[in-house]
Amino acid sequence: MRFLLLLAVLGVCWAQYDPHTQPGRTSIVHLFEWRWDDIAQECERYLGPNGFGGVQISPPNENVVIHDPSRPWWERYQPISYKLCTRSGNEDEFRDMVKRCNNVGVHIYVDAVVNHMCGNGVNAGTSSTCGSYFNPGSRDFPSVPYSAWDFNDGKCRTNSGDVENYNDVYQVRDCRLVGLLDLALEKDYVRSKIAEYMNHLIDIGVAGFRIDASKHMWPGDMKAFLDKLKNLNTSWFPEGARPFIYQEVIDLGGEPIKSSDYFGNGRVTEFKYGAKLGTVLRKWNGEKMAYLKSWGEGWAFMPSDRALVFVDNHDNQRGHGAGGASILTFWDARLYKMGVGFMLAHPYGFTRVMSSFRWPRYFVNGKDINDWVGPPNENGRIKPVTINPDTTCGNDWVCEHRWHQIRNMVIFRNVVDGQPFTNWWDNGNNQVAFGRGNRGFIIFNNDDWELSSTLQTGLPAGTYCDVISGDKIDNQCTGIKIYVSGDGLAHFKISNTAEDPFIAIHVDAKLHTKLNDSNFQKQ
Ligand code: AAO
Repeated sequence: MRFLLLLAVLGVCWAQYDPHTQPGRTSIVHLFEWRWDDIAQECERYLGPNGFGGVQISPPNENVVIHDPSRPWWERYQPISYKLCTRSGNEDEFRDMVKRCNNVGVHIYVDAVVNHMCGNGVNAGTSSTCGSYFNPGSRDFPSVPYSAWDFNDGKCRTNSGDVENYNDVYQVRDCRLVGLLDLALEKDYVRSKIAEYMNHLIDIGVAGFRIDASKHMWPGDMKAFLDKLKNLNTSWFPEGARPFIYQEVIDLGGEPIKSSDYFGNGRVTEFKYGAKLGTVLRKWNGEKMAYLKSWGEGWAFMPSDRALVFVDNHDNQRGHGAGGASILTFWDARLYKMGVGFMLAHPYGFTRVMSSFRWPRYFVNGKDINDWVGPPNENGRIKPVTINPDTTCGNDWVCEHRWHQIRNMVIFRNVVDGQPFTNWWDNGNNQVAFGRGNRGFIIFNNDDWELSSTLQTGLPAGTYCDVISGDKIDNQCTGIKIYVSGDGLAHFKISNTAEDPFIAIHVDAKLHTKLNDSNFQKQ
């Protein structure tokens, strides 16, 4: 009986919904297009020490090399084989990264592109990142190998062979997404090849997978290959741990395919999250921050324990995918920091932080004509991520995860982990605040006038450092100080013109007792 109970508890904890981040680590960061060697160094020098739980990496398998336009970022979403061989590095470098990151408590999550191979219109040849031969016309990918039998051409019922109408479930799943050759996942052979690829990565030590274009696969077909996956590598994970699965399904409502169709397989990306948060912070459509009181399921989002959330992703930060103009990105830095701050303070969902590269954004008739531009490179080789003396990144890597406001909110989320959503306050407009039990408190001013209020924080008495305007260093605050009295109240003042119009405090940023602190004398 006791044994069965134990199994049940383990089942809940270790299933595919659990990211397996180390205790006290609650977020991952997408290091979009980074080289494996740079990720290994970043794990050791920054992510490990600052409490990040993991890294979502760009697809590690061989992809097509596109020259027109020149090496777009999206060539990595056109697989040629499952060899670990891309612009980010080879298999040795990949293994080294996984080992070094795991050894400092930071896990690796692979972007798995398994719905399709390269585009239908690509020329046959060896223009691929490892030089493997392929022929899209004859559906020949000898390095896997896949042949014409392994694609859905016979099953798709549209004239073009592509997905033409997202309201037709069969098209979406049996036809080609933007011309990408659609694998026949009903075949056990195809499922086995995909599982073999993913198991290779599991053996190396990855913790889980983002599954690209999940909307374009039948949930049952996905379950069939996911069931073939091994447990995680016991060098770093507990015995019996299942790979973490999060499926990319864009469900903003209005289409027949729903996120919930995929809950049986793992978590699902909640695209409503970033689209709505952007709308609220931009104050579009009459939205205001006061309405965020019921953020989460109250906004018709999926259940929190099924959601993978983010403010922006590599698609919608440049107009691909879905979400449109409301999406906040590093280009709107002030609002972006507030958005990411809100996400990391709020208990809903498992959080992913975006880390981008800068590109020459150029709008023509409302569309960015440079939305294809790939990572910083020299003659096609990805440039290393250099670190400036002030800890920001060089070579056009934006490194949002190193912005101190975002880094400190990643830490905030770790500090308040497991605490309830408490002490909500709003002014009926765009000044809001909330706490996380007796561990942390955050307050925003997105109105066009000053905020000045005394609020219940739920925190123990003391002097706290605001982790947005500064840090706690050597038991001193480098930014704003907040004084919480014995009854948990504190006064906050935030100018609407402040560089960052929000304040966040938590118990790890509280100054140690000093004799001249009256609040402590009272205790
Ligand atoms: C490239 C070229 C293409 C060429 C193709 C093949 O750009 O011109 O035909 O190669 O040669 C990325 C790029 C693509 C690129 C591809 C392959 O974004 O431009 O194509 O690599 O190199 C759909 C999918 C979703 C997908 C998203 C981009 O459902 O899975 O499109 N995201 C992933 C990756 C992405 C990658 C791929 C998949 C492919 O994250 O980086 O593509 O591996 C509706 C649907 C969504 C649909 C969008 C976009 O969204 O609901 O499911 O996403 O349309 O077509 C409102 C609606 C919202 C709607 C949206 C846009 O917001 O509420 O539902 O409008 O209409």
